[in-house]
Formats: sequence, structure tokens, C-alpha cells
Amino acid sequence: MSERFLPISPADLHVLVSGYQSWSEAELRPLTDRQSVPLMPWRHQQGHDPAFLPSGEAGVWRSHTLIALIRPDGGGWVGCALDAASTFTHWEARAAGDGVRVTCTLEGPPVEVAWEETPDVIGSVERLSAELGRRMNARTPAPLRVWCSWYSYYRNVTLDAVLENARLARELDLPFDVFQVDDGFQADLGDWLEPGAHFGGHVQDLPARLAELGFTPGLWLAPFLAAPTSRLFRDHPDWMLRGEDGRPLPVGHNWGGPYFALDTTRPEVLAWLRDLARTVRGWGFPYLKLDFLFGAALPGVRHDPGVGRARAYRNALAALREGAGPDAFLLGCGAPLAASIGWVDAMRTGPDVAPFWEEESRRLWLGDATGPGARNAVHTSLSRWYQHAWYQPDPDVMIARRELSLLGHTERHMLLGLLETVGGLRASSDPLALLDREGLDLLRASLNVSPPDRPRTLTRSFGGAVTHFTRGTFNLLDVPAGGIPPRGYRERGA
Ligand code: 9PG
Repeated sequence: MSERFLPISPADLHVLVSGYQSWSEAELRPLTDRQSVPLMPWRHQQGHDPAFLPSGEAGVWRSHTLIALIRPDGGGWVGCALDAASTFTHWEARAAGDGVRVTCTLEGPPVEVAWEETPDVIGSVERLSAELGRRMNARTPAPLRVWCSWYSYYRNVTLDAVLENARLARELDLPFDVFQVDDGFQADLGDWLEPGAHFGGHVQDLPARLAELGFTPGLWLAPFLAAPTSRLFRDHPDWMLRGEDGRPLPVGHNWGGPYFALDTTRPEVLAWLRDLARTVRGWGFPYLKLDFLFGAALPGVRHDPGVGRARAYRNALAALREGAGPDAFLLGCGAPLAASIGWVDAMRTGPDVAPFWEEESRRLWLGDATGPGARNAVHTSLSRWYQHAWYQPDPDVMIARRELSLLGHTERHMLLGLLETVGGLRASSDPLALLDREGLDLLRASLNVSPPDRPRTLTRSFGGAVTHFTRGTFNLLDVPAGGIPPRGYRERGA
């Protein structure tokens, strides 16, 4: 552990933090504010790093890999790990009287960690994160434009619905590169190769038909998880991550029940992952959305106790990459961020978008801002703007439709502003038949790839996130701010 004391009043500082995985919060807040932590323990495993949780205390901010403290003049301090291959780097900034104590703790073998005082925090954050990306051989291919089935069909997706949208996209000449089937095609969590009862076919039959229409076929997997009801779990209970009691450890709660995670220090598990990726690639899916990846990095009892969490995680990613092939496009999701650099092509950098603004009670009463909604997605992905040096960022889908959505005009345009600011992947789940002229125009605009924007200041924020960019300003508040309506994005000079 290393420790520094900054002789500056906590009341004068903002802090920029980034949570552990895709869905964890990233924020820009006054240092004296309180960092929230979910009340419910199962949310710790599923949305955070249970080994290094948000503090829950006022004046104490925890961050993974990178932290910045910003003075009113825009200068300040930046800390950033320069390697994340086997080591998790944990930062804490703690108000301590009339100063701030910053500690850095490493979980794993020692690595080089940068710490600098700077006249320009924005520039230093970008330079150091780029250095981390360079050292870990970040993959940053051109952003793709993806239609994904999740955010309108959810688990009721069918083979016909995907094909129907692909046909319409071709007819309307929409510039999608990829058509990606999300959760709902499989027999069970872990039983990826057998069809689910409601999908209306085998997902294996889709690639040829999508390719005929000119789209790259994409498939969702949560490759490190197994449901208690799955064949994978029944056949290989010994493959699961265990608790101290020696029993398979429930590591989260979704799909109506608890689920388990694979112990990726077992050679036979790595072989199974390699085969899985090779099989679906062989079916014709060169684009894979790999979800709930945190499952391979959870604390627990492993077959090989000599392999640390970060290493166990990266070995598992390497196995998937090997099976899928060097030219496959891998999108990480629900994934420890920096630990994924070099293996994934793209990464979800925030919680799920949803066709509504937010579930405020969950955030404010339960202390959980990892839940789905437009607000949480915008808040977190904007505050990770610098991560385009680590992978192609995926701030999640545009929602252009007016039907099946509670978002208003201003909120839809904020989502467009998010995509244009982050500059990464473009995606939509809109059932294309629902889009009127205005919806189609908005969807087309959202598929226009743009270079990432940069913040113009970190000393102001309209809602606890990085909101002031060179090309425009976001207002995440429920009241007007800076002449921008609540929940609105305005281009500068507009
Ligand atoms: C499919 C979905 C979609 C979506 C992913 C992911 O923290 N959680 O409980 C939580 C559950 C699901 C979730 C995100 C967070 O959604 O992000 O795009 O693929 O899985 O089930």
C-alpha cells in the first residue's frame, strides 16, 4: 500500500472515480459528497467488486485503476495503474481534517503505478489511460453499428423477430454492420448449444440468413455462468467457483434465481470455454457479446489457489479469444474494465439503457445506481470518456422509437448526444417496424460514427458526472441548468 497526503481543503476538490466493472458507477463529484454503496449484498457481487466496494461514506471515494482529484483551477492529481494483467489497483481518497489522504492498494503482484500532480487533469487522465492501453496492447478496431435484440424483445426474442428486423433494415437501407441475438435463444444459462423452447428455432440457423442480407451475425453469451437448473451445472458441479464451505458459491441473482460461476483455474474449464467460442464461431458468429464476465473474477475458493482473481479472469478471456479467433469481434459486458484490455475489441462502459429515464427509488433508497435506465447509462459512460484508449467503448443502445418507451424527445436526444460524445460502438434495439419518419431519422443520426469528444472542464457538473464537453453540455438534473432543460443535451453554440 502506498499513501500520500495532499495539503488542500477537501471542500475545494472534485473527485473523478470509476467503478470496477461495466455496470458500476463512474462519477465526478465534490469530494465531500457521499459515495453510495448498495444496501443489498447480492448487488455487491453483481454490480461491484465485493473485495473493494464503494465506501458508502461522505468524503471517502473509492476507484478502480484510475483516480483524479481536481482543484478549482483545473489542475490537481491523477493516479493510474500502468498494468492490469494480473493485478487490481484500488484507490481511495479520504478527507482527513484540512487535507486529503490518498491510498493505493494492489491486489496481485506489484505493478508500476503512475501518480502525478498536474496543471491539467483532463490531459493527464487521457495521457495516462492511453499509456495503460498501449502497455496492454489495447485493441481498438473501427466502431461497429449493431442491431441488438435485448432492449425491446428482452428474453422473448425469437428467430423470426431477428430476421424480420434484418430484412427491414436492408429494405430501409439502414447502415447496420452487425445483427446480434441477445439473451433468450438458449436452453438455459450455461446450455448455450441447445435451443430454448420459445426462440422458435436454433440460433445456428441464423448466420447464413443474416449473411445473405449482408449483415455480420452476432451472438450473446454469459460464458462464465451456470444456472443451478442447467445441464452444465448438473454434469460438472466440480467446475464451479466454491465458497469456504466447499460448496458451489451462488454469485448473483438474475433470471429469477441465483446462479453459479465457473472456476477458470481448471484446465478443463478453459478447454470448454475455448470449444464453446470455437463452436459458435463455426456456426457463423464472428461477433460475440460476452456478458456477466465479472463471474470469472469473483473472490472465492479456486482449484488452483496460486492463480489470483485477475489472472484467472484473463486466462478465461484468452481461452475465449483463442476459440473465437484473432479476427473475431469480442464485446465485453458486465466486465472488470482494465483487466479486459487487449482481449476485447469493445466494452460496455455503463449500466443498461432502458426505455425510461430512471428508477429513482433504487438509486436513492437502495443506494444502487447500477440499475437500467437512460440516466444511469449516460452518467457513467460520460464519466469514462478517456477509456477509448482501452477498447472501443459501448455506451449502450440508442432508443429512437416513441412506442414501447417512456422517454421523451429531450431524453432521446440526450442519448444521441451520449453516442456522439463517447464516439464508440453504435447500437439500437428498436423494432424497426415501429419507427415513423422522425424515429428513422433519429436512428440514422445515431448510426453516424463520430470521433470521441473531450471534456472542457472537470470543475463543474450538471448532475455528478462529466457533463461539460467541448462540443456540448449535458444536464442530468431534474431542473434546468445553464439554460439547458432537465435531462437535456445542448450543442455549444446551438
Ligand atoms: C441480457 C442482458 C443484456 C444487457 C446486459 C445484461 O446488474 N444486473 O443485475 C444486471 C442484469 C442484467 C443486465 C445488466 C445488469 O443486462 O447488460 O445488455 O445483454 O444482460 O440478460
